[in-house]
Parts: sequence; C-alpha cells; structure tokens
Amino acid sequence: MAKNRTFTMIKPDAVAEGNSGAILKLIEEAGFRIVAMKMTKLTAERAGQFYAVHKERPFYNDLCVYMSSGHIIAAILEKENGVADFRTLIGATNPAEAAEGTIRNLFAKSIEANAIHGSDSDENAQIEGSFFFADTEKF
Ligand code: 3AN
Repeated sequence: MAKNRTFTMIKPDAVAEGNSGAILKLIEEAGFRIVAMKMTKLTAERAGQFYAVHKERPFYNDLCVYMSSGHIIAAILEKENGVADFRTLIGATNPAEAAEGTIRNLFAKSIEANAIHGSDSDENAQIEGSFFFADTEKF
C-alpha cells in the first residue's frame, strides 16, 4: 500500500493540559513519521476559515471560539494508508463513542474539545496541510 500524508492538530484542551507529549508518542508508536510540525495559535477568523465546511452547523461559532482559545500543535504525518489509519488511531468524534485506547478515548473531554483533529480524505489532508505549511512541497 502506498504511503500517504495526513494532517493533524492537537487541540487547545490537550495542549493546555500537557497531553501533547503523550499524544505525539502514541502517534509515533503507531508508525507515523512527523513530516512537519509547529505550535501556533489560531485567531477566531482563521479557525472559521479552517472549519468553513461546517459554517451552517449549529456548533460552528462555538467551535471557532474554542479552536482559537489556546495554542494548538499542527503537523503533517506520513504512513502507509495514513489518512484512514490516523482516523482509526484518534477514534470517533464523540469521545463517548471512541474505541478504547484511541486518542480521543484517552484524552478528549467532550465532542467539541476532542483533543485532536485528523483529515478525512487525501484531498482534505492536502488542503489542511497547506493551510498551516505553505511550503509543504519542500518536506
Ligand atoms: P472530525 O473532527 O471527527 O472529523 P467533524 O469534521 O464532523 O469531526 O467536526 C469537526 C469538529 O467540530 C470536531 N472535531 C468537533 O470539535 C466539532 N464538532 C463536531 N460535531 C460537533 C457537535 N455535534 N457538537 C459540538 N462540536 C462538534
């Protein structure tokens, strides 16, 4: 199977609680190579751009406020079957439904503050990676 890239953000709740190291360890132990990574903070406006596909959803405004409430860690990851395997590693959006041992099962507080993001397709991985790393082709 071909190697492919996915994009992740460790979200403000997980960074603030000091869970970044533990989460990155799980990611590396699962076989993902960290291709690019940075700690940064989104403005509410930039969070709104990132989540523009959810603009009509009732949780959109709260999500933008939450995602700009603290530092995040953005990263591009690479592994065979990377996009799908990473979704498995992080678990369901709602931590109450996330399988045991998944990152959201271990670290998420709620459906909104759910510790981590993972791209849902190759196409979105590319778009989302470029949102944070303008020079992805260099990596
Ligand atoms: P995922 O991150 O699992 O792909 P999406 O893309 O459906 O989930 O949702 C994006 C983000 O929006 C989620 N990570 C979560 O923070 C938030 N979110 C999704 N559904 C809800 C909801 N019903 N209530 C509050 N926040 C939500």
